Amino acid sequence: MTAIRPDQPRPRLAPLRTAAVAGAVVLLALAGCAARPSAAPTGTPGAVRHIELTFAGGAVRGGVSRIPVRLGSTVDLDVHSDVTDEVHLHGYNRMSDVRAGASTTLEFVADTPGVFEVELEQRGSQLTQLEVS
Ligand SMILES: [Cu+2]
Repeated sequence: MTAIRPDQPRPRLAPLRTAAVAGAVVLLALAGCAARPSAAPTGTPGAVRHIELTFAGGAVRGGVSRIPVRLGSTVDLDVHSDVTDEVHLHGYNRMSDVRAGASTTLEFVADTPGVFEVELEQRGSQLTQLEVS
């Protein structure tokens, strides 16, 4: 920007430029208001998906299934086991020890889409698959 000396007349374009800037500000303000109600989240913020699995007698109760999980949700995966092992969530690479006759919980935000295996790591037994989408 060039400095304007006080003895010089105002440049003729200045009022037009000011009007254009004001117009742009109004448009931005309107766009901001209009966008607010239609902004759809990719997950329900604060929503927790609770999943419970039980491993007993060498197998997961109910059989291995694929559980759909909404992308962006918080997952609370609770695994009860009659053997001591580690619960491993592939892809997210989360692990948690579980003692025989006890439970362990893996809590994570499902922020990566895909199908991910959950297994008892030492035994190599698949517990479930989480389908995040
Ligand atoms: Cu594993």
